[in-house]
Amino acid sequence: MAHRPSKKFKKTLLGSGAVVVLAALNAPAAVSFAEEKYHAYKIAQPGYKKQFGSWAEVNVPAEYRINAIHAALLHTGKVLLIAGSGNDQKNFDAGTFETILWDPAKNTFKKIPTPVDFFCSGHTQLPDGRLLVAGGTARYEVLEDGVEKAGGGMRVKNESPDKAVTLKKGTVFRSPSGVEYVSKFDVTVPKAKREFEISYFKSGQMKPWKTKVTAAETRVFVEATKAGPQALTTEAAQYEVVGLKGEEADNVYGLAQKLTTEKQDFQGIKGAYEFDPRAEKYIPVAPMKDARWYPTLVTLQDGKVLAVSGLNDVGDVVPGDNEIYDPATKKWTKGPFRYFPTYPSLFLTKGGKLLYTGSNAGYGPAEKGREPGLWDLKKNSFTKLGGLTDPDQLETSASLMLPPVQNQKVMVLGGGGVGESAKSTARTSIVDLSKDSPVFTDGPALPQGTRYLSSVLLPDDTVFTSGGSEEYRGRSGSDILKAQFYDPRTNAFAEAAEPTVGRNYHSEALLLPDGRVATFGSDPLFDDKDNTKLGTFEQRIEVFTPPYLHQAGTDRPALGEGPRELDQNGRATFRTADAGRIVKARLMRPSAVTHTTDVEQRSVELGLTKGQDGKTVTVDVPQDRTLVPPGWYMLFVTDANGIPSEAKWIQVG
Ligand SMILES: [Cu+2]
Repeated sequence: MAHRPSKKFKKTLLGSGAVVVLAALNAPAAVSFAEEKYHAYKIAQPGYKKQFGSWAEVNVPAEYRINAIHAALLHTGKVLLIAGSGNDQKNFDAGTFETILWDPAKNTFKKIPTPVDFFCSGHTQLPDGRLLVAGGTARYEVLEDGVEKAGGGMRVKNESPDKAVTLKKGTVFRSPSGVEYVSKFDVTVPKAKREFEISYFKSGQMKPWKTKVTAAETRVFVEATKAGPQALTTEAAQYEVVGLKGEEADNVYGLAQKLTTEKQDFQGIKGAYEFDPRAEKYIPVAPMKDARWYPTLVTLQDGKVLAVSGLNDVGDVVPGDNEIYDPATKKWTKGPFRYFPTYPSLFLTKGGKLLYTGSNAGYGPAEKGREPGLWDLKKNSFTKLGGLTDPDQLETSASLMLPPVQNQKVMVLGGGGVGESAKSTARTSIVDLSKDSPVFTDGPALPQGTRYLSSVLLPDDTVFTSGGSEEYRGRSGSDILKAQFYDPRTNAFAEAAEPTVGRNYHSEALLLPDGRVATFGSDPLFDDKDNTKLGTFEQRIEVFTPPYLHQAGTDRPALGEGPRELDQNGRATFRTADAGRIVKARLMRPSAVTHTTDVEQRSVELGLTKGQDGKTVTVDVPQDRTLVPPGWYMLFVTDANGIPSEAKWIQVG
């Protein structure tokens, strides 16, 4: 909106006498004002809302406004909004980490003590309804201009098979030429591995054994004690640890390849927590082996969680070390080794393979790990999938499993070039995994090139997409105030009412249990079209009410009393006065979304039978846990017009 009249102008405009003068002074303002008035009138009409839906801003008291970097719906119906330090170095330096719990039904808010900086962590729904949150921020990036002292990753080696060694933050590493670097956090290097090689003479007598010692290794970020060119190096060297003596000095040393004043990326943390929706607090669990910033967490068919990618504790993309969390032991073990760029979109598909759509959020080289494919975790093999248009523009794209999940169709929407590329694409593409040799096929185009598009499954088997920006982080005022519905049955988009709040980087959207869609966050690089004023984080929450709710008014199908979990046959029976009206039932997995990445949401088609007395319906949930991973789901029933009930929460074990 280029020429929004000021408050004073509006008043004058409404007084009749001044209009002509003002119009002469500023004609576009007057025209635009008239257009705005008409637009406001148009979108308020019941007929309009029934076709396009409507938007409303949520009233959030000032103390609860938050930089929503992460949003997850919990089975209590509340939404967890996590900021951590919220992409604000001042908060990080002050140790101010935030989380807000929003109850959309009552519109109440609660502050949740946040133990570590969850900014850019990963999260996923656990089988018992807790939210696993792992990783986050250890250090903010330092751009090239801001790097004064040379720094980089130091590999710390320990050759002692007898004891581990802990080096405190501030430990000094000295180069062969005497330049000193200090470590930026505590590290413990485990004991070296000792193996005995035993062999025998032909006589059967044992030969003297050989011992093989493999040094243990940990990484730490180090920075030169003094600024200046003497500390720059790109040659591999061994570094002594100042203060160690005798045998320990021989056993423990540093190795570094490159210590420079190049841009220093964000660094991750290892910490992991479960958020308990009933106690409404974070509970610590075992940390990951690797530090991760921008990891994807995906729940598998057995309820375990795979953590993939992220920047590690020296700011490098984790080279391929993935980890599996077991909610029973609350510990991590090694997963299959495979490299992905940060926040890769990974979906659990029928049979248990993970589909990587190529969608990701922003770190790692352009040539590596960008091609979509199917990942067989058991064999750790990866089968590439071709056919995708604009394969160089998958960063900041959106991906989702189209409804219902039984169809095994996955859609990729929009995206842009790697890094701060000016490129973005309007392409959508769909892959049908039920086919023998699946390939991506183009779907209908978006209205324009779109990064950071929010895409949300609705209970009527359509997809609601909204917002995003044409350029990197909304640059040059490129936020897209448009929304649309995608219908997989017709493979076409239809227009939806326009949002009023722009959403680009660090924005989220999710389906609420009442059938509305809530949108959060946005982190523009600049606040103005000319890119001169630094951006401010968007803290408003805007909620979309889809057409089906305007069509229904208060007349929605409703489920009455019923169980909170399935019986052993995977069924659940609910009392309802609307048995005759209900034609479909869907289980919808609640979202856990960040950086346009939501690998959780999925919509499962259920069997539906009606009771003899016409007062109950029974839903039948597929037994295949690769289609329905364990956890809490929203159960929606819909009528022949696609009008959904409010959701009932039910646990799939
Ligand atoms: Cu981010």
